[in-house]
Amino acid sequence: MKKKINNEDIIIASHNEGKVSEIKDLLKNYDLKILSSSDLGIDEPEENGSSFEENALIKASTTSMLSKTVSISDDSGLCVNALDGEPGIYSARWAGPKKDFLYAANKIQESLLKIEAIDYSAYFICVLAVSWPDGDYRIYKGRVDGTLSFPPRGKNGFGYDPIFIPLGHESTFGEMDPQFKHSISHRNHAFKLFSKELLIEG
Ligand code: ITT
Repeated sequence: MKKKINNEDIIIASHNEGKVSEIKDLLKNYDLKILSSSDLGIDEPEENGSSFEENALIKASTTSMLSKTVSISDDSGLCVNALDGEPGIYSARWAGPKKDFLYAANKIQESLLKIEAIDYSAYFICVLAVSWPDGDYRIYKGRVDGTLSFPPRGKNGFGYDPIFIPLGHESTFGEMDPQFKHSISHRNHAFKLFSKELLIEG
Protein backbone atom coordinates (compact mmCIF):
# COMPACT_ATOMS: atom_id res chain seq x y z
CA MET A 1 0.00 0.00 0.00
CA LYS A 2 1.42 3.36 -1.03
CA LYS A 3 1.85 6.07 1.63
CA LYS A 4 -0.91 8.72 1.60
CA ILE A 5 -0.09 12.05 -0.02
CA ASN A 6 -0.60 14.70 2.66
CA ASN A 7 0.84 18.13 3.49
CA GLU A 8 3.25 18.06 0.55
CA ASP A 9 3.91 19.48 -2.90
CA ILE A 10 2.12 17.97 -5.85
CA ILE A 11 2.57 18.91 -9.51
CA ILE A 12 -0.25 18.85 -12.05
CA ALA A 13 1.41 17.70 -15.27
CA SER A 14 -0.71 19.80 -17.63
CA HIS A 15 -0.53 22.94 -19.75
CA ASN A 16 -4.29 23.13 -20.21
CA GLU A 17 -5.53 26.00 -18.03
CA GLY A 18 -9.17 24.85 -18.02
CA LYS A 19 -8.13 21.40 -16.85
CA VAL A 20 -5.67 22.73 -14.22
CA SER A 21 -8.32 24.98 -12.71
CA GLU A 22 -10.84 22.10 -12.52
CA ILE A 23 -8.22 19.85 -10.89
CA LYS A 24 -7.31 22.54 -8.33
CA ASP A 25 -10.97 22.90 -7.49
CA LEU A 26 -11.39 19.13 -7.09
CA LEU A 27 -8.41 19.06 -4.68
CA LYS A 28 -9.27 22.19 -2.68
CA ASN A 29 -10.19 20.32 0.53
CA TYR A 30 -6.82 18.62 0.84
CA ASP A 31 -3.65 19.85 2.48
CA LEU A 32 -1.50 20.01 -0.67
CA LYS A 33 0.72 22.65 -2.26
CA ILE A 34 -0.34 22.45 -5.88
CA LEU A 35 1.73 23.71 -8.80
CA SER A 36 1.38 22.97 -12.50
CA SER A 37 4.07 22.03 -15.01
CA SER A 38 3.52 25.46 -16.63
CA ASP A 39 4.39 27.11 -13.25
CA LEU A 40 7.67 25.14 -13.19
CA GLY A 41 8.50 25.71 -16.87
CA ILE A 42 8.39 21.97 -17.63
CA ASP A 43 7.65 21.42 -21.32
CA GLU A 44 4.81 19.18 -22.44
CA PRO A 45 6.19 15.72 -23.34
CA GLU A 46 5.14 14.17 -26.65
CA GLU A 47 1.91 12.23 -26.08
CA ASN A 48 2.74 9.31 -28.35
CA GLY A 49 0.92 6.57 -26.45
CA SER A 50 -1.88 4.55 -28.01
CA SER A 51 -4.34 4.86 -25.11
CA PHE A 52 -5.51 7.37 -22.49
CA GLU A 53 -3.64 5.30 -19.88
CA GLU A 54 -0.32 5.40 -21.75
CA ASN A 55 -0.54 9.14 -22.40
CA ALA A 56 -1.51 9.90 -18.80
CA LEU A 57 1.47 7.93 -17.56
CA ILE A 58 3.90 9.59 -20.02
CA LYS A 59 2.85 13.03 -18.69
CA ALA A 60 2.89 12.14 -14.99
CA SER A 61 6.11 10.11 -14.98
CA THR A 62 8.10 12.62 -17.07
CA THR A 63 7.00 15.43 -14.76
CA SER A 64 7.70 13.54 -11.52
CA MET A 65 11.17 12.59 -12.78
CA LEU A 66 12.01 16.18 -13.78
CA SER A 67 10.51 17.84 -10.68
CA LYS A 68 11.47 15.05 -8.24
CA THR A 69 7.98 15.56 -6.80
CA VAL A 70 4.84 13.46 -6.88
CA SER A 71 2.94 14.42 -10.04
CA ILE A 72 -0.54 13.81 -11.38
CA SER A 73 -1.77 14.02 -14.94
CA ASP A 74 -5.14 13.76 -16.58
CA ASP A 75 -5.47 12.41 -20.08
CA SER A 76 -9.00 12.93 -21.20
CA GLY A 77 -11.15 13.20 -24.27
CA LEU A 78 -14.50 12.98 -25.93
CA CYS A 79 -15.46 9.65 -27.55
CA VAL A 80 -18.33 9.67 -30.07
CA ASN A 81 -19.99 6.28 -30.47
CA ALA A 82 -21.09 6.76 -34.11
CA LEU A 83 -17.49 7.74 -34.98
CA ASP A 84 -16.01 4.57 -33.42
CA GLY A 85 -14.82 6.49 -30.37
CA GLU A 86 -13.18 9.40 -32.22
CA PRO A 87 -11.76 11.93 -31.49
CA GLY A 88 -10.84 9.97 -28.30
CA ILE A 89 -7.13 10.25 -27.52
CA TYR A 90 -6.86 12.79 -30.36
CA SER A 91 -9.42 15.19 -28.77
CA ALA A 92 -6.86 17.98 -28.27
CA ARG A 93 -5.40 17.49 -31.77
CA TRP A 94 -8.81 17.76 -33.50
CA ALA A 95 -8.82 21.41 -32.39
CA GLY A 96 -5.69 22.14 -34.45
CA PRO A 97 -2.64 24.22 -33.48
CA LYS A 98 -4.84 27.19 -32.51
CA LYS A 99 -6.75 24.96 -30.03
CA ASP A 100 -9.99 26.06 -31.64
CA PHE A 101 -12.74 23.90 -30.12
CA LEU A 102 -15.49 25.49 -32.19
CA TYR A 103 -13.59 24.20 -35.20
CA ALA A 104 -13.31 20.75 -33.54
CA ALA A 105 -17.03 20.74 -32.69
CA ASN A 106 -17.80 21.61 -36.30
CA LYS A 107 -15.59 18.78 -37.49
CA ILE A 108 -17.51 16.33 -35.28
CA GLN A 109 -20.86 17.62 -36.54
CA GLU A 110 -19.72 17.35 -40.17
CA SER A 111 -18.45 13.80 -39.62
CA LEU A 112 -21.83 12.80 -38.13
CA LEU A 113 -23.77 14.44 -40.96
CA LYS A 114 -21.56 12.76 -43.56
CA ILE A 115 -22.45 9.28 -42.29
CA GLU A 116 -26.08 10.36 -41.66
CA ALA A 117 -25.72 9.30 -38.03
CA ILE A 118 -28.83 8.94 -35.90
CA ASP A 119 -26.90 8.07 -32.77
CA TYR A 120 -25.42 11.22 -31.20
CA SER A 121 -24.38 9.50 -27.97
CA ALA A 122 -20.89 10.21 -26.64
CA TYR A 123 -18.86 10.02 -23.46
CA PHE A 124 -15.99 11.81 -21.79
CA ILE A 125 -13.14 9.75 -20.36
CA CYS A 126 -10.62 10.93 -17.78
CA VAL A 127 -7.62 8.81 -16.92
CA LEU A 128 -5.70 10.15 -13.95
CA ALA A 129 -2.12 8.97 -13.45
CA VAL A 130 -0.22 9.56 -10.21
CA SER A 131 3.53 9.10 -10.43
CA TRP A 132 6.24 9.19 -7.77
CA PRO A 133 9.90 10.06 -8.45
CA ASP A 134 10.84 6.46 -7.49
CA GLY A 135 8.97 5.20 -10.58
CA ASP A 136 5.88 3.88 -8.77
CA TYR A 137 2.51 4.91 -10.20
CA ARG A 138 -1.27 4.47 -9.96
CA ILE A 139 -4.02 4.89 -12.56
CA TYR A 140 -7.68 5.88 -11.95
CA LYS A 141 -10.42 6.18 -14.58
CA GLY A 142 -13.69 8.13 -14.78
CA ARG A 143 -16.41 8.36 -17.42
CA VAL A 144 -19.58 10.35 -18.02
CA ASP A 145 -22.11 9.45 -20.72
CA GLY A 146 -24.25 11.88 -22.64
CA THR A 147 -25.46 13.19 -25.98
CA LEU A 148 -23.98 15.66 -28.43
CA SER A 149 -25.93 18.80 -29.28
CA PHE A 150 -25.30 21.36 -32.03
CA PRO A 151 -24.80 24.30 -32.28
CA PRO A 152 -22.50 24.69 -29.24
CA ARG A 153 -24.18 26.27 -26.18
CA GLY A 154 -22.72 27.96 -23.11
CA LYS A 155 -19.59 29.85 -22.16
CA ASN A 156 -18.53 27.90 -19.06
CA GLY A 157 -15.98 25.12 -18.95
CA PHE A 158 -13.56 24.45 -21.79
CA GLY A 159 -12.91 22.23 -24.79
CA TYR A 160 -15.97 20.26 -25.90
CA ASP A 161 -18.20 21.34 -22.97
CA PRO A 162 -20.58 23.44 -25.14
CA ILE A 163 -21.65 20.41 -27.26
CA PHE A 164 -22.02 17.79 -24.51
CA ILE A 165 -25.23 17.17 -22.54
CA PRO A 166 -24.71 14.61 -19.75
CA LEU A 167 -27.40 11.91 -19.41
CA GLY A 168 -30.37 13.01 -17.31
CA HIS A 169 -29.80 16.74 -17.97
CA GLU A 170 -30.87 19.32 -20.55
CA SER A 171 -28.01 21.81 -20.33
CA THR A 172 -24.62 21.34 -21.92
CA PHE A 173 -21.57 21.24 -19.66
CA GLY A 174 -20.83 24.69 -21.12
CA GLU A 175 -24.11 26.06 -19.74
CA MET A 176 -23.85 24.45 -16.31
CA ASP A 177 -22.56 26.07 -13.20
CA PRO A 178 -18.91 24.92 -13.04
CA GLN A 179 -19.37 23.47 -9.53
CA PHE A 180 -22.24 21.36 -10.80
CA LYS A 181 -20.21 20.11 -13.77
CA HIS A 182 -17.39 19.23 -11.36
CA SER A 183 -19.78 17.20 -9.21
CA ILE A 184 -20.86 14.86 -12.05
CA SER A 185 -17.94 14.87 -14.48
CA HIS A 186 -15.61 12.12 -15.69
CA ARG A 187 -12.82 14.07 -13.93
CA ASN A 188 -14.73 14.01 -10.63
CA HIS A 189 -15.21 10.22 -10.87
CA ALA A 190 -11.48 9.62 -11.43
CA PHE A 191 -10.44 12.09 -8.71
CA LYS A 192 -12.84 10.50 -6.19
CA LEU A 193 -11.10 7.14 -6.64
CA PHE A 194 -7.70 8.83 -6.31
CA SER A 195 -8.60 10.83 -3.19
CA LYS A 196 -10.27 7.86 -1.50
CA GLU A 197 -7.10 5.80 -1.87
CA LEU A 198 -4.31 8.33 -1.52
CA LEU A 199 -5.42 11.61 0.10
CA ILE A 200 -6.42 12.67 3.60
CA GLU A 201 -9.14 15.32 3.83
CA GLY A 202 -7.76 18.36 5.70
P1 ITT B 1 -2.41 18.51 -21.18
O1 ITT B 1 -2.02 17.26 -21.93
O2 ITT B 1 -1.31 19.51 -21.08
O3 ITT B 1 -3.05 18.21 -19.87
P2 ITT B 1 -4.34 18.77 -23.33
O4 ITT B 1 -5.37 19.79 -23.67
O5 ITT B 1 -3.37 18.37 -24.41
O6 ITT B 1 -3.57 19.27 -22.03
P3 ITT B 1 -5.39 16.09 -23.37
O7 ITT B 1 -4.23 15.60 -24.16
O8 ITT B 1 -5.87 15.22 -22.24
O9 ITT B 1 -5.08 17.51 -22.76
O10 ITT B 1 -6.57 16.40 -24.37
C1 ITT B 1 -7.89 16.23 -24.01
C2 ITT B 1 -8.76 17.22 -24.73
O11 ITT B 1 -10.13 16.77 -24.53
C3 ITT B 1 -8.64 18.59 -24.10
O12 ITT B 1 -7.85 19.45 -24.87
C4 ITT B 1 -10.08 19.08 -24.02
O13 ITT B 1 -10.39 19.92 -25.04
C5 ITT B 1 -10.94 17.82 -24.14
N1 ITT B 1 -11.52 17.61 -22.81
C6 ITT B 1 -11.03 16.87 -21.79
N2 ITT B 1 -11.79 17.00 -20.70
C7 ITT B 1 -12.77 17.86 -21.02
C8 ITT B 1 -13.84 18.43 -20.31
O14 ITT B 1 -14.05 18.16 -19.03
N3 ITT B 1 -14.64 19.26 -20.96
C9 ITT B 1 -14.44 19.56 -22.25
N4 ITT B 1 -13.45 19.11 -22.99
C10 ITT B 1 -12.60 18.25 -22.38
